[in-house]
Parts: sequence; C-alpha cells; structure tokens
Amino acid sequence: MTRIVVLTGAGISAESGVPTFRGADGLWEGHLIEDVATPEAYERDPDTVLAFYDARRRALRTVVPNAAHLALARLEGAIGGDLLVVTQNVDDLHERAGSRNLVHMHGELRRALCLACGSRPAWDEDLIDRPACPDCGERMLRPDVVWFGEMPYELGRIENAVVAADVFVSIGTSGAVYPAAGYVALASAFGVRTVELNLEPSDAAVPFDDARAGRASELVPAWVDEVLSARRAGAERR
Ligand code: BV8
Repeated sequence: MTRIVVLTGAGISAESGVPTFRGADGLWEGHLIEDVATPEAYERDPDTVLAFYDARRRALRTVVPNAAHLALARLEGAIGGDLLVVTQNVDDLHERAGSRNLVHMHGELRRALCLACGSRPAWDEDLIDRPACPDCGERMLRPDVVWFGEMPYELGRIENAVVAADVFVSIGTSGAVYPAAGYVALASAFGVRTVELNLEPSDAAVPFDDARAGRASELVPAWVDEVLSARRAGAERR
C-alpha cells in the first residue's frame, strides 16, 4: 500500500485565519518570530514571550479547521496508518479536523512544559501569571513550543517515516526552517516521490517531482481525491 508522509506548515492554517510567519503579515503581535521564539528571548524578557504565546493560544479559540485539514483527516480515515502527518504548526487544527497519526515536531500552543519537573501538561490558560505545574506545583511553566536553537520533537520517528515512504507531500511551508526544510532532500535521496502543494513554489533544498501552486483549501482536497481514486483503481485491478 502507498505510504504517505505529509509535512505541513503555517500555510495550511492561513485560510483558517492563523497568520503565517513570513507572509506580508509575517509579524506576530509586532514581533519577528525569530526574535521571540528563542530561549534567549525567554531568558531576557519572559513576560513578552509568555504574552506572545498567551495571545496566540487565546486566538486558537476563534479559528476552525479548513478544507485542507479536513481533507487530510478524510485521507487518514481511508488509509489509516499508511498516512503520517508531520506538522511544524503549533495550532491544534489538524486534531480538531480529526487527524490522529500526527506529530507536532515544533510542539503545541495547547501544551505547557515545566522547567522544574519536565512534565508537558495539556494547557489552555495563560502562562503570564506563572500558574503552578499540575504535577510538581512549581511555578516554572513555559509554552511547550520548540524555539530556534532547540531540538524538535520525534526527529527519529519522522526521518524513519520519510525514508520509508512512497510519497512525501509538503503543504503550506516556505522551506525556511531546518531540519524540516531538509526532508524533501532526504525523501528525494531515498527515491521517494515528492509533491509540493503551496501558494507559491518554496525555495526548497531540491526541486519537487510535482509542484502545484495554489491555496491549500483547493489543492489538498483535490490531491486527496486523486490519491483515493488511484487506490480504488489499484484495488479493482488486483
Ligand atoms: C534545531 C515554533 C538543532 C515556534 C518554530 C540547519 C540544520 C539544522 C538547524 C539549522 C540549520 N540552519 C539553521 C538552523 C537553525 C534553525 C533554522 O532553521 N533557522 C532558520 C531561520 C535558518 N533551526 C532550529 O533552530 C531548529 N532546531 O536546529 O536544533 C538541530 C540540528 C540539526 C538537526 C536537528 C536539530 C528549531 C526550529 C523550530 C523553530 N520553531 N515554530 C512558534 O510557532 O512560535 S519555526 C516556525 O517557522 C514554524 O513552526 C515553521 O516551522 C517555521 C517555518 O514557517 P512555515 O510553517 O514554513 O511558515 P512560513 O510563514 O515561513 O511559510 C508559509 C508558507 O505557506 C509560504 O510558503 C506561503 O507561500 C504558503 N501559504 C500561505 N498561504 C497559503 C500557503 N500555502 C497554501 N495555501 C495558503 N492559503
């Protein structure tokens, strides 16, 4: 069966109203992402960083998944474990659309990380008031989000899935941030077919076998329909 790894970035959530990082509105509450998404910024000015993430966590309550998130969940419903979605996004729109085979390589807005005990509790409230960790009681919670210079989550699992896939699909990402931006080159080196569904061609490390320009809410459902009809045709031939 065709094993598919999908990598998503901010562009898949753009039509849900979640601003991207490097588009025209690429500032977050007036900040450059590289200036606030770092451990140094948190050390230097924790309140600014905590307020930045509190605002983004609260904003999640005002947005809903779009047709692209729903199409990926529909694909998982049809092919189950043959699909893995790896997202760079820290929003919860893939989960709310129904995706379960999902890796948040850059963490999640709706989770906190305790600097005292290391626990990662689900979290929906503000962190600016230094609430107590539900596990150890210490007041040292930060957003469970991977900042620049920090190690992303589940890299081994992701790389193993990419090299073993039949198709690697990159959706809504500028290919600006590593190691995520390197996955297309890894896939290509292992003979995996590569597809890009993006508003405009990204400055990818290597060219995609199939690059389609357009909005995710249109490109992704159409691509999922193609995959499912090809599987049906294949099943009928057997
Ligand atoms: C690390 C969470 C050590 C925070 C984020 C080489 C190797 C390894 C590391 C590096 C390297 N070179 C440099 C580095 C360091 C650094 C890095 O890559 N820096 C860049 C700036 C050069 N990387 C790191 O620090 C990473 N950690 O390296 O650890 C290591 C070393 C080796 C191996 C392993 C580990 C950690 C990076 C994680 C940072 N955290 N996010 C938060 O969200 O607040 S990054 C943030 O930007 C996002 O999470 C995302 O990952 C990233 C890129 O953003 P995109 O998702 O692509 O969004 P963007 O706005 O850029 O683009 C949107 C795209 O969508 C556009 O193309 C647009 O055209 C398109 N679009 C828009 N609308 C639509 C659309 N497409 C379709 N439909 C639409 N409607």
